[in-house]
Amino acid sequence: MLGIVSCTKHGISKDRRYFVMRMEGEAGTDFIEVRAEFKAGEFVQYGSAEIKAEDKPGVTVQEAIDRAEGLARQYVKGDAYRTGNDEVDALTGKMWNRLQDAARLLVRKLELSAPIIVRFHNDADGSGGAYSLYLSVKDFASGNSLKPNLVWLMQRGVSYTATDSENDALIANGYSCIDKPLLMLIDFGTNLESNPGLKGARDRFDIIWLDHHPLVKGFAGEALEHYINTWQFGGDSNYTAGLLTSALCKGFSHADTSEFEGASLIGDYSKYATAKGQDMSALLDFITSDLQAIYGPGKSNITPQEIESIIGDKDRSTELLEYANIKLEEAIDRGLKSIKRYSAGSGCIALLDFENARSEDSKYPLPGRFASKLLDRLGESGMKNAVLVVRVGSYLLMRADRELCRRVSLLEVIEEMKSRYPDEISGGGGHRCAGSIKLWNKDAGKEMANRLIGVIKPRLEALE
Ligand SMILES: [Mn+2]
Repeated sequence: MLGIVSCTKHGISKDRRYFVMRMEGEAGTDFIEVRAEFKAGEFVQYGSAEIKAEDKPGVTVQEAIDRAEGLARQYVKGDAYRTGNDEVDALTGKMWNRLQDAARLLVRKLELSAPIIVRFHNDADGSGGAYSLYLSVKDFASGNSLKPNLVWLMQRGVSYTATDSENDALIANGYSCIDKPLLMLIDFGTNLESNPGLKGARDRFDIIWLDHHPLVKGFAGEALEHYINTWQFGGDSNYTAGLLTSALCKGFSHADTSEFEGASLIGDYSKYATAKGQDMSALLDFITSDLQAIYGPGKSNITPQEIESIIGDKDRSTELLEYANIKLEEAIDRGLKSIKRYSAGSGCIALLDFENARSEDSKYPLPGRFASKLLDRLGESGMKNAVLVVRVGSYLLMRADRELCRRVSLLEVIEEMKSRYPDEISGGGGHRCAGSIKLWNKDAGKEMANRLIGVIKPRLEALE
């Protein structure tokens, strides 16, 4: 059978590893390990007998790439994904052409076994999106005899940095392929701090970037062909990146990802959240934040395969969920005891030093999620129009309750802070109801937290 070496994987083993796309018969890809030298772009005859070079294939490399593109066009089709929520479905409809274009690019890379690096934010939304992608690719690949070539990286920061792009180039350099590698970024990076990373990656990779953080003036990612963000289509952060990723996948797979969509909506406090995915959201939050509690020291990344092994084990996942809930309750109890409250008109500002709530033996909950949960608890205890400020290292995290942030936007608070204290603040951003400010110097945290309260207070006092 005629095939083309679409990608070779470099390594130290004596056997060389090749991804070969079939050029005749049923479409598909094969993964071959042999002690023989081929280059990406070389045609080969293989099958029952040994693999050998084909000097007169009768087709060109470009035609092989076109074949992959043609298959992608054939597979990615159909009506826009519907969840049953009219507002969500209207937004998906507006984005559908763009989502399908991105899905075609993804499928072409799958047909060619080009390396695909997926970076996902380490929370229920980002990891829920990555997991939906994983399930969908698995379903699609098994139905179409493909050998996907994916690398999964959990992103701890909110930006795609120059260091990230250097690491990704190193990963991609482990392969030689006839098509560019693909970089997928899920649920982070819409900020100016990502511009240097993007600059480093945009020539080396094709990029699909799925986010739902508010657009920022000067952010270079928006100009990418496959940057997709609901804010560009009249939506907002309620349409989560996990949901966006699931929707994209519906272009080529019908794998059921609804539980992970639900988890992403709950994890990010979306107004579209329902009861679906409640436990999964808590579990994903936990397993993406406290890797060492599950895997022991030294563990810093988690893949969807590992997530699968945990959620596939009912006893284990129940046990982990219970442990996570206990840790969370402990942290909230400690937090409630050491919080400082400032009244402001009909509202209230609560300030907490995270070190007073963090437990020594567990990384869970991470400060951001903890802040959201603590704000919930303050709301349940009757605190109205509440803004919570949590100081952690060089960060000031903010959460505003949903009712309040219809009228007061934390994004405006962050902008005012940036313009008032340009020398102290190195970055900041988020959503209307949740955001953070990063300081150059963490020793200034206490003073800057007080200044932040000074900026929030008049806004609450002005409400009536
Ligand atoms: Mn998100």
